Amino acid sequence: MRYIFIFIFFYSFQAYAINHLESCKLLKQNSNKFYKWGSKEKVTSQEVIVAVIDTGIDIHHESLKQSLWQNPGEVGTDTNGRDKRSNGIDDDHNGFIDDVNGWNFVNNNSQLQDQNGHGTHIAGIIAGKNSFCGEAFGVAPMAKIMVLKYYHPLQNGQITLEKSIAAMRYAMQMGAKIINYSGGGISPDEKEEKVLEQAKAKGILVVAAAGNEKSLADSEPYYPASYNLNNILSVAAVDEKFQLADFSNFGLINVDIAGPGVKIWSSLPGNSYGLLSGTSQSTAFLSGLSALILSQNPGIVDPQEVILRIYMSRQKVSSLIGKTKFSGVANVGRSLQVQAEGHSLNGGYTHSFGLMKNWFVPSGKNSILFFK
Ligand SMILES: [Ca+2]
Ligand SMILES: [Ca+2]
Repeated sequence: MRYIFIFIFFYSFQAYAINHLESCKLLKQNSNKFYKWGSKEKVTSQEVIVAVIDTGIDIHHESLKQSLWQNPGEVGTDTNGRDKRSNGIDDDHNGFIDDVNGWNFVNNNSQLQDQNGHGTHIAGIIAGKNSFCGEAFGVAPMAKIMVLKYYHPLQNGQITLEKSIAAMRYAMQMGAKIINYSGGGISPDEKEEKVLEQAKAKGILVVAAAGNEKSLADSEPYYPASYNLNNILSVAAVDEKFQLADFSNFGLINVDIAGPGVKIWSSLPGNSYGLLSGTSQSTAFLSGLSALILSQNPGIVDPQEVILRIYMSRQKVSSLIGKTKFSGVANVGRSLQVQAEGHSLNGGYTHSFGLMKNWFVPSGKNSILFFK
């Protein structure tokens, strides 16, 4: 029996009201935080589908509604002139009725609302745009988010695992190139390993949070982290000073790289925005970066090449030596410039994996920045 441990991490959120101008200033800071990792210019990206397997997403959020994946088989009108989105028919015969933007595996329907906030925050980091400030703040604003809701706090661990496996299958079936993945447990599961192998065979990159237990992931392995699959990128979190975040897991073998994960500003349900911290957040940065790499290099079919580019272009950081396999943080600008062709994936670069799923959920309204 596999147990899923869901870890909830509360950063020291402060409730405070801000006006629009202040919010835009924060948004800009967040962009700067991203660009500080190496990108000097705004990068536009072609459409790459990123499956966010999470708590759902506020699909009406001003920053996200233009960044949603649309199932082409569930839009338009059917032969009776009805809107395929809401005709109650599985128009594309994929086994899911009216799955326009994804699927809710918790309730087995097409309602994708995010009562938690986590998924909305993650989606914003990956592909958020903000209509009010007129500026995108997500890493890959042109990426398309496939919304796959699998987590509910009242659902037991085994069911959560089954839902996450079903969500991964959907992502594979419907063309996702990247899976942004959270959650995990301390024992392996055959079905989960198999579906991740299938994802690898289909060339899907799985970007996964390293976890928030401050623990050495090499001696305390987590699954699916420790499956030996080279299409998984596991991500630790650093603060603005490139120091490993005090909550972040680490491990020379089982944690690959770090990304920004402390006090990250992004979307929250109800057209709100707020700060959250965690390896979930840094993972979302890496998913966005991977989407940028894929969109600029549509010829890449092997997720290992994406990982290799991130590895080759990383910013080495002394405090991360011995803490992560790549001894550094992702560097966005260099990742987009590096030419990985001609480098053997087998020479000097081997990959073993570690990941753990974690959740950084807002503590109710305390984490939300209220607009005046
Ligand atoms: Ca369908
Ligand atoms: Ca339909």
